[in-house]
Amino acid sequence: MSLSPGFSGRRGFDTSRLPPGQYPTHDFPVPQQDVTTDLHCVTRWSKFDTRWRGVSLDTLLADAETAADFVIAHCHGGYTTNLPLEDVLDGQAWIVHEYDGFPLSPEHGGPARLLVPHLYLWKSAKWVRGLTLSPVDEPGFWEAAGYHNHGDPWREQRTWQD
Ligand SMILES: Nc1nc2c(c(=O)[nH]1)N[C@H]1C(S)=C(S)[C@@H](COP(=O)(O)O)O[C@H]1N2
Ligand SMILES: [Mo]
Repeated sequence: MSLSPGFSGRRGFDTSRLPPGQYPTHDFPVPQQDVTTDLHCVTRWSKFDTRWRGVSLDTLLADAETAADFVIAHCHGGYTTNLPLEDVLDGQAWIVHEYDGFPLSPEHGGPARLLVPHLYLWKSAKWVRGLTLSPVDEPGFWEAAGYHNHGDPWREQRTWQD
């Protein structure tokens, strides 16, 4: 049997393949999460137990140092929506890319959409291409058109009059 010089039986891999400061992994280390949640649309339907897979905004923003209090989601096609930062942290929001075990279809926002299930579904921006952290709140597409700035379905925050 011939082994390459760096082979380590104990560590189970060829150490000569590893650049300095690296460690080998079998998983992709970005922690994906499976989320099962209810959705509430302002047009009055609710859908229970929807299943998604993605990365939480806690993870995505973990290394962001910011004094900003607001997040603006920007989408392909120009759609935007605004959220307080406190509504997207602590396990409340994800960038998801799978629905019901399959890659998210374009119709429902694929390749990736924001999922913020505790707010009305217009906040769950489809075809998301970026998140901006902002010190000032900026109403997004529907918010500027008269929908409620926050959109909590449990407080029935449908329009700016609510
Ligand atoms: N980019 C983008 N995201 C969007 C919208 C949109 O028009 N464009 N509509 C919102 C609204 S009003 C709703 S109700 C949901 C619909 O999501 P669905 O098509 O997966 O049911 O997406 C939200 N996200
Ligand atoms: Mo909607």
